[in-house]
Amino acid sequence: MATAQERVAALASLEPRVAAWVQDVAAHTRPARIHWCDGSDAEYETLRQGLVHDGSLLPLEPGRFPGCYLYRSDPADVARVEHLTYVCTRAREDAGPNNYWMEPREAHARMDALFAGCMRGRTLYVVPYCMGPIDSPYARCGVEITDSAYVVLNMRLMTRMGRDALGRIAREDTFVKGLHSTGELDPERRFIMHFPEELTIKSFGSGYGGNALLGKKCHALRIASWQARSEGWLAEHMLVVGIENPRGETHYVACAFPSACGKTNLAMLIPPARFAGWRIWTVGDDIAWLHPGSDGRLYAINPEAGYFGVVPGTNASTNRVAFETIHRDTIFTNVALTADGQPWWEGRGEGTPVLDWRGRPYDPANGPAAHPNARFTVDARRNPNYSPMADAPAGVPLSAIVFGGRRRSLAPLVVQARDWAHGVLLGAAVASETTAAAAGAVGVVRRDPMAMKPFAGYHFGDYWSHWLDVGARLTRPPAIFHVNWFRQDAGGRYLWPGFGENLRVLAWMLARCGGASGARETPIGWLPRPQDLDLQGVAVAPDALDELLAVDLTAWREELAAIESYFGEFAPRVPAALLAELAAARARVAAAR
Ligand code: OXD
Ligand code: MN
Repeated sequence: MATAQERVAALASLEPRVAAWVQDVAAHTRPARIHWCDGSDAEYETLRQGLVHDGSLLPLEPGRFPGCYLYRSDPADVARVEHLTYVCTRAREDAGPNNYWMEPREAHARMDALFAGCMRGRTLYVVPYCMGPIDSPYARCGVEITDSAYVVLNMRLMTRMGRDALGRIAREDTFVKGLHSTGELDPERRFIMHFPEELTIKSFGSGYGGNALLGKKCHALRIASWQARSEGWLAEHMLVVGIENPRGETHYVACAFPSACGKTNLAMLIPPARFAGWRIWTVGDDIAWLHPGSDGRLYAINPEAGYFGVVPGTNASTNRVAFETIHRDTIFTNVALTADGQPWWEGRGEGTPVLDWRGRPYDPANGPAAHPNARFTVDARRNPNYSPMADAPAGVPLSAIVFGGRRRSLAPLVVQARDWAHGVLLGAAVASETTAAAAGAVGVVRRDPMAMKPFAGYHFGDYWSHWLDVGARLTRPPAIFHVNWFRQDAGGRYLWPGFGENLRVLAWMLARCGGASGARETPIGWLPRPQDLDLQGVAVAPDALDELLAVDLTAWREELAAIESYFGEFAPRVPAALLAELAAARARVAAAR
């Protein structure tokens, strides 16, 4: 049997480029030891036990939550930090007004100063990972160096991590280099820097998911979107779901919604009773890489291998699949605890919290028991509805793309774009209320084009051009829709029940793709008439339905003017074709009475 040292040597010799970089980083950060991750169960178990031993992971009640643990993060490190997240391109304009920018040499100097000696006394973990099925031509690899064992455990659940990924890296020309340290978790000494031209990420001072699991937002969205642009594909903030009808046909749909707006719930939707015989297959719940296929269709892979989902609100009726999935082998971050050591969160539906997410005796005066952005991390293969196509190297062909936002008013329940270019306009104009997934005010409406505001690694004007270019290469493009599950009445009550009932809207979309359902043409696109939706068995009042499917022309006139001024922020890079789409929409609304 090989010793640990021999195993390390064997891994390091697989890829001398990685080994040389690890040596450079170690010389700078001065760790006490270096651990090359092989991705094995034994390694996962050892790291987990180590964290339990030092008190960072708390085993949860093993009868109801076998293999589950609680991790409490620093109270000042609970969400993504967009104001500390930078895209460092040589030319400032390439990062665009949608990103914070720093000149690359200055950014490296700042980060290198933070990293100097920061791993003293700590272990440096080398985490080779593959984003996407290990044998997919569309997958891309990276290596994260981190000093956090919690990050390693999460990367093991969220990516294809370890020996196989390193083997693939050894066969390829490039890999993404991600350097991470939790530092002192000081918000004043925290930065997440991206160098897309160098395929490099440097993240310091945070252990939170989106800031620290570098395969996720940093690699699979910001760096990948940059790569995708030069290589002719798209890296998107989208769930991908297979919807199987009672005839056994499965159609795939990709949906881009901002963070904490229900992507995981939709990806794991439970059909309502009326839809007996329908099945939902999860391909992915957060990120999709989209490639034009040789048949003129658009194909999607999920670069991730696990779910990092929002816990509060998850219960047997909102998301039974997630609820059951997270009852074993799950890492919970920042949930509350019951007296018998079960995890507790607002909306769990049973139990009583005794300790809040910070470990204090629960007192409602301190706010919610679980942090609103409390998360679960779990291997996707634990999901009973994990799609048999989720590991297909070529991905799944998309029938529809759906954009959406969380808006109390204006945006109807669903609208179908007239064509691809109009769909790009609908996507570019997405607006949504902010959520607890990012630090800052919650509930403020902001533009979030394609749900990529925090994640596009380059100028939005160039990004919209790229969307139009990709569409031009598709002879059988997916139909594009915009949805809003979050419309409210004057009293703040939701007009649409959401969750499983959203299948009624998805079924209408798929029937539209096959030319089998009706719609009315409006100046903002095609909307279902009430009779076009299967509403049997759903509790929606007729006047609520009228409101959900109404187009308020006066409000839309203002909205389109606001979109025009928003696009103005990206001049002169906004593609003429997108401005023409907007002008045409404004003309249609102006002409309508
Ligand atoms: C996420 C996010 O964690 O979007 O997926 O913030
Ligand atoms: Mn997300």
